[in-house]
Amino acid sequence: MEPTTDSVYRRYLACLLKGDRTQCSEIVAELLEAKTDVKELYTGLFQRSMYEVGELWERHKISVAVEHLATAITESLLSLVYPAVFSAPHTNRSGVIACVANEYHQIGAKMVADLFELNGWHGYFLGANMPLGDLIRMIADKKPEMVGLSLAVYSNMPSLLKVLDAVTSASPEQRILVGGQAFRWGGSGALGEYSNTVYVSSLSELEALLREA
Ligand code: B12
Repeated sequence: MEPTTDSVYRRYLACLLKGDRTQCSEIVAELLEAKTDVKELYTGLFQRSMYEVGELWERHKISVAVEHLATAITESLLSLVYPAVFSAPHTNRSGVIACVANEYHQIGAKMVADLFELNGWHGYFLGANMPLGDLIRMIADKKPEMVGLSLAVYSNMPSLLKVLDAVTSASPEQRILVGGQAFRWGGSGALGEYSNTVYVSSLSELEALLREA
């Protein structure tokens, strides 16, 4: 069973908009049972439905409360996938993944951290609104091969550039991956002056990078 099948997706979305966590988790459990690829589940079901929730909210078709409930359900469902995520054999390679200061959209970054785990890396997920000083200390402590930074809101770009400056000056060779919806319609040009930084547009592209590294 593929989540991109329209009928599965529509059934899931209807349950999500009703706030029916039980039904949503049953659909996810069925998909996991059918050995659906985690990446496919993340993008074809969770991401697709949250983008649609965003559009409905933007067009005033649903309330902020419905959107918040859908977000909370989605976050809780990610943990259903954990047995699959953490069962991969691990090496000692790692990534530190965070949302920059004032960035509260954390679901995408959490998926990114899970993808590190699925590929046998340790994915240290620091969550939303990460203060710069603490992020720098965590990077110094974990010494990850890669740092992943997530940016959904374009006006948070100055926060991201501050992190890039600070990480790069502390450790010029540190590889940094940047992603998120702030770049959906362009904006990655601002990253051009950081030779250690690359914009990654999707989980598939990220997986290819992790496998190549
Ligand atoms: C839920 C939500 C919220 C929640 C977030 C809670 C949470 N726990 O995460 C809350 C209520 C906090 C929120 C607040 C706001 N939001 Co909001 N929100 C959303 C919504 C509906 C869903 C977000 C989501 O989870 N998407 C699903 C995830 C999986 O997708 P994703 O983030 O794109 O991640 C994928 C890729 O981008 C990529 N990726 C992401 N990060 C990274 C990092 C790396 C390294 C890599 C490799 C890849 C990668 O991988 C992921 C998997 O494929 C979106 C709608 C939408 N289109 O997404 C709006 C949306 C993101 N929000 C928006 C806005 C404007 C706001 C507010 C300013 C609203 C307001 N007026 O207050 C505030 C800003 C808060 C802040 N300072 O951050 C806009 C952003 C527009 C923009 N680009 O500038 C959107 C797009 C809605 C819209 N259409 O206008 N929001």
